[in-house]
Amino acid sequence: MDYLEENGFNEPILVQKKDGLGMSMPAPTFYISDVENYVGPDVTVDVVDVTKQTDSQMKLKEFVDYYYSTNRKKVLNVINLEFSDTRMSTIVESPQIVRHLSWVENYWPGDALLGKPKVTRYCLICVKDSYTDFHIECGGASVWYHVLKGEKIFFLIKPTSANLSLYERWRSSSSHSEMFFADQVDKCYKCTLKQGQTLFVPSGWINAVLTPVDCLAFSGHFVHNLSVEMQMRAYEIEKRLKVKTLTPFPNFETACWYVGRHLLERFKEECMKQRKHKQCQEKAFFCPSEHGFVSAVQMTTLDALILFQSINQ
Ligand SMILES: O=C(O)CCC(=O)C(=O)O
Repeated sequence: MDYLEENGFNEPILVQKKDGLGMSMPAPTFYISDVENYVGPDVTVDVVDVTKQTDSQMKLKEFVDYYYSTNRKKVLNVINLEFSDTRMSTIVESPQIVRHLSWVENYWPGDALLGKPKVTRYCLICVKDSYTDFHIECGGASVWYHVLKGEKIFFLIKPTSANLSLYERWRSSSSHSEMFFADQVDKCYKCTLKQGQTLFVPSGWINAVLTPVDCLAFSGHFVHNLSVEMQMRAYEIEKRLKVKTLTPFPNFETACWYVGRHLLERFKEECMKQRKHKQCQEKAFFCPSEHGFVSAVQMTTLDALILFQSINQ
């Protein structure tokens, strides 16, 4: 956490070994039939037909039969099987830093009227040659990926202003699926994620994913204080593009309000404490960061949220 607060979380981070990440994963012997047992054969899953880039739904059992068939006729990809509410959540847990940062995990009230966004734990079952084209995660979420079996190749493009504009233009073109977006930017990084490795992709990074061999991976989306401005930018782009995605970030604006409310309450509490100790003048109430009890990150978060809420009213 100290490293991220000092350096920001602006570049992807590849972690070779999972030890020390505070993450729970099953043994690598765990495989697709086990996913079926833990999630349930009758659960409906979204399936992408990679060649046609179309979505459909089927029972998990049906997909698992396809997976194990010796003669697969299509390339089908499962990338949004969110399993928080299934038995699999007892054996797969996100990295500790993610749970520490995540707005949804920390600020979504237990008694909220709207349901807590289900974005924290996905199971990805991807057969050889699966491909997900360039996209930005919804709500500008950051993502973690862990490959339990197989391999994934990520193509990563930095969210500079120029690249975001190019992305928006490319994505809004009716022929975008015929153009490889990476050809339009000056740098695209290739990162191979091997079995046992974990990748953290920061907010806004434009990414595509190729699966060169059958692969079982876990991932999760998280929005947090270190990337508020990029999250807002990505959310605005997504709204302009009206992109329909398999992995939306439900109730994103509500999450922002909860974070804003939490921070304001914290500032008020801290001010009261300071006043009691006669260390705080009236000014501190309006400028709490000067007194050191509110971090710069929290101040930036609040500033960005106020701006965002005023735009979206
Ligand atoms: O593994 C894949 O094919 C795509 C994963 C991905 O980009 C996502 O879940 O957002």
